[in-house]
Amino acid sequence: FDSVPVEKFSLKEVLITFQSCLTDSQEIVTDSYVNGWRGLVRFMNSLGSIFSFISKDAVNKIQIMVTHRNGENGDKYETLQSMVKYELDNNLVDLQRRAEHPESGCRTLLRLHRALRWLELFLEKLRTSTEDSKTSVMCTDAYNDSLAQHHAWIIRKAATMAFCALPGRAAFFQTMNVGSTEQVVAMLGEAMPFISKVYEITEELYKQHNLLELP
Ligand code: 1PW
Repeated sequence: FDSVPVEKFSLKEVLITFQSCLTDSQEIVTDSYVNGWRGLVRFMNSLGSIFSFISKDAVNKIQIMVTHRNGENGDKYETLQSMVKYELDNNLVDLQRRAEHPESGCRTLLRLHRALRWLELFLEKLRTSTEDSKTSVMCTDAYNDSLAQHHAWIIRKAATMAFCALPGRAAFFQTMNVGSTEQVVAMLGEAMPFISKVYEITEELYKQHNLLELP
């Protein structure tokens, strides 16, 4: 019986989750990464139902990663580094076309990784924006500079349409639940380096193993 009060949602807590992704040896903890994404999905859902088609795919990807973690070989998925090693060593990744392993951890996480770049670009634009900047334009520009190149035309069309429905800058900052505009800007300044670091390390890992174009 659930009588826990609904906690006020704050984007700060979500962004800080990405801080806890990194181990001392610069590995990325899968569970923390997935939890960060859970928070991002909650945030996207709070932006309105038009974003639900976008968050649905992220939810789907999160679930695939959770299933890997809960599986027989879940311990092999403890960090992204151990996942890559395990799946490659055991031929569990489709390298040319989707075939026996359409839901490998490597290809699934790559989709979240690419989306994280979009988020990074978008948040950086928000952080440095001015009062008259348009969230829909910033979001679309960030998308076109990152994720769009990996999406089919129909998805690009639908995504770009959804962005037009984004609340304006002031309302958007309120949805973040962090406080005044100054506080939002300060929070982003603090949190962005962690997201960037997690993105960079993942990118390097995938590059090293030639996994950046997984089908
Ligand atoms: C306002 C905050 C926004 C940051 C979150 C970004 C979420 C990105 C989700 C985009 C999903 C668009 C629709 C789904 C497309 C899929 O085809 C695509 N998935 C992703 C995450 O890009 C590719 O996955 P697939 O089809 O190769 O399994």
